[in-house]
Amino acid sequence: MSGVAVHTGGSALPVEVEAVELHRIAMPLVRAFETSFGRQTARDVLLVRVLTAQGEGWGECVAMADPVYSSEYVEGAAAVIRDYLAPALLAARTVRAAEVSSVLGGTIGHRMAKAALEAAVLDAQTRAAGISFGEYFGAVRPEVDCGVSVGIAPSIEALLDEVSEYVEAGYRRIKLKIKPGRDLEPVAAVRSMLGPDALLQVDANTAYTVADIDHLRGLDDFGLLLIEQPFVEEDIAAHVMLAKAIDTPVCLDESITGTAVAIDAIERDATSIVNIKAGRVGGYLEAIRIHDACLERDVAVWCGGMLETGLGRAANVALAALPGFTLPGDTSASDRYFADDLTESFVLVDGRLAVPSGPGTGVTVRTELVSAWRTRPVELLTRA
Ligand code: SMG
Ligand code: MG
Repeated sequence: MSGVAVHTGGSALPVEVEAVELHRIAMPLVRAFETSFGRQTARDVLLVRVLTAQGEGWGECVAMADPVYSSEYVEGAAAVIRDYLAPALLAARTVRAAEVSSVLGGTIGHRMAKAALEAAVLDAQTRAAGISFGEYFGAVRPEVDCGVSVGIAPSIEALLDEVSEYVEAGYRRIKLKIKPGRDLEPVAAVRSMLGPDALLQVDANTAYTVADIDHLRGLDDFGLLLIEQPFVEEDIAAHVMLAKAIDTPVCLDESITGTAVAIDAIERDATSIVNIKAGRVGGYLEAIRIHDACLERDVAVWCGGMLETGLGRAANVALAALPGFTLPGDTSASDRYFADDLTESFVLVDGRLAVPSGPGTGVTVRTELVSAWRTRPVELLTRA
């Protein structure tokens, strides 16, 4: 049974949405993050605040500044919320988080934008009910195992230095970003530094094609936990071919946009492990449905990351506490990303982060920082 279905009663009382605010802030990253699709030096974040008769709620939109990870991007997410999603939510007036996806269903796609609104409503609703995201989701552990995602480095030496720092900090799993020309050699160097038992995986963010299958087979020498999303998101068949050709488990990220796609990819043997990101699939409640579908099929899942602030991280850590999340997630500590976080800092203790236990997300958005880091005027959206 799904974690969502279990939690009814007081926690499912609706909220009456009076207004939606959009906040845009920029936060410098402590170190540049390079992937196969580009190099990030700052996080351009869209935050959604819902004002309800029962209190406020905050949600973070995970869209990147540019449409390079997926088709969504911050400016587009703000526009679709302003023009379509917030008006639909405001028109519904009284809503439960579990109803938000159908209230917003008249708009196709834009899952990251929808997820931010759903998270804000869920925050308001669970705060009003006095329960935490972890309780609402059905968390089964008070803390979660954490991994870290390491960007493509300028040299092997720089990469080894960075990985050593994270190992020292206690991370339980290392993920290396790879791309053509920056794959076997860095992976070999990191594996030989870490030794055979360390949990190591790679993420290509769609940088390869089926012509690279022979080359990717070379990764089998390094005892990797998985290879994440080597091919373009729509091409499930290419991942099926790769999964047949290599021993390293294939794990989809970008391709998994919802439960039906996840089940299809699993049944076709395109993915034997699933990366779950709430923003990518339209919200935490859909993320839980994917978790449930994977758990039923004995497919391990782990929680992905989108360089979230403490706000999104709080929700991710609660999600990662569900029973099927048996592999360490990209749920790293605040200091891996930011000198100062938007909420209370998430601190790694023995390679784990604690699941917040207070009502709602369990963290408090530091509104003075929202003001200090603001890059656009606040937009206040009210009922027409
Ligand atoms: O939040 O630690 C994090 C980043 C994890 O590698 C990460 N995310 O494809 O999984 C992924 C990427 C997407 C964002 S890259 C800017
Ligand atoms: Mg990925």
